[in-house]
Amino acid sequence: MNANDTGAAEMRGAFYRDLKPLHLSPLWESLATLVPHTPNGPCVPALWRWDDVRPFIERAGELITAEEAVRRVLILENPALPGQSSVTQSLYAGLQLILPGEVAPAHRHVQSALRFIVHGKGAYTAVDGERTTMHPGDFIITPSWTWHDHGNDGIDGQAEPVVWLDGLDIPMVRFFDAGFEERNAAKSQQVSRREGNALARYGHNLLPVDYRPSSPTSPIFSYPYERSREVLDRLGRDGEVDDWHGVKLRYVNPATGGWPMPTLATFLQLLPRGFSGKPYRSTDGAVYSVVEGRGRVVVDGVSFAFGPKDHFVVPSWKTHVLHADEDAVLFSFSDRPVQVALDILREEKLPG
Ligand code: GTQ
Repeated sequence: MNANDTGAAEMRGAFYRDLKPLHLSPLWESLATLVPHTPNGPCVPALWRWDDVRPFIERAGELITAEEAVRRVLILENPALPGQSSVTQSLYAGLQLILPGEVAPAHRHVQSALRFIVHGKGAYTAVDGERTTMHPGDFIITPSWTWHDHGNDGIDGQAEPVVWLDGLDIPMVRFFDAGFEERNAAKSQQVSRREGNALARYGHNLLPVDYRPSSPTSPIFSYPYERSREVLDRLGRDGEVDDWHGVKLRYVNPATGGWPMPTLATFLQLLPRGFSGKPYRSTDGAVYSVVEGRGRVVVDGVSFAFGPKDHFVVPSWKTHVLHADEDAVLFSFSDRPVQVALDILREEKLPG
């Protein structure tokens, strides 16, 4: 039978209509979309400039308290996914503001969260009874089902508004319909360990002698910028610069060598001044937070100029190159651990 045959086409059309009430659908009409030759997702690259976003974060601070909002966040939505609270199909990103004296009350949820401090210092996040004071560039984790609250008491007698990037696996958990949440009766959780305890125990190439990892999640929840930055500097000076990534390191669970959390990979990279990267693509789309320096990311030929505190997203399988006009430091996160676990991650370092 020939598909161009009008009679046949009409018969097929009638067949599809008859299928509808039975909730049946013909695969052959959608096979190419369902099983694409190469990734064909809807997401587009996008950049949020700090200068554009900052006034709106400030306005949010005037309109609602952290306590009323529970989490006062402006979500970074992929322009191709309006209303879906997603920056890629699998990732959520937002910018959270906490003003001096405020408390974002304690809760816990199945979703894993990361914080990357963008602006200001002296706020804290408390995870499972231990507080961590935030400084720009610090990377902090809130693993699945851990109690956490945020506050801003200031530091050295000074308090200022603090903004950080929230990265969560919200769309993944939604995909699995596996979300649970609980609010704590206490606004701020009881502090049971002194600040820095987890980092002392697990973050210095040593582990308590009887420690056995009981989960894939990192036992340290704060990765201070000062230490990570020093390493990038050192490796940059030693010339260990990859043609595609510059000096790019991944954050680890120091007890296993694995990812800090099972669903989110996090990276920090230095692009030395004048760096002009070769084209790269991978199936894990990534969200970037610019810490230092100015440069450009060119995604599928479209150029996005970035500077400090800007955020951008590079979706899955989009070929992109990175350029730096000054020494630039980029933080990024992706769903790589999940793709690795499923054995579906693909990446390609293309020739220049
Ligand atoms: O800080 O717990 O941006 O639960 C979204 C959901 C932050 C948080 C977000 C959350 C949080």
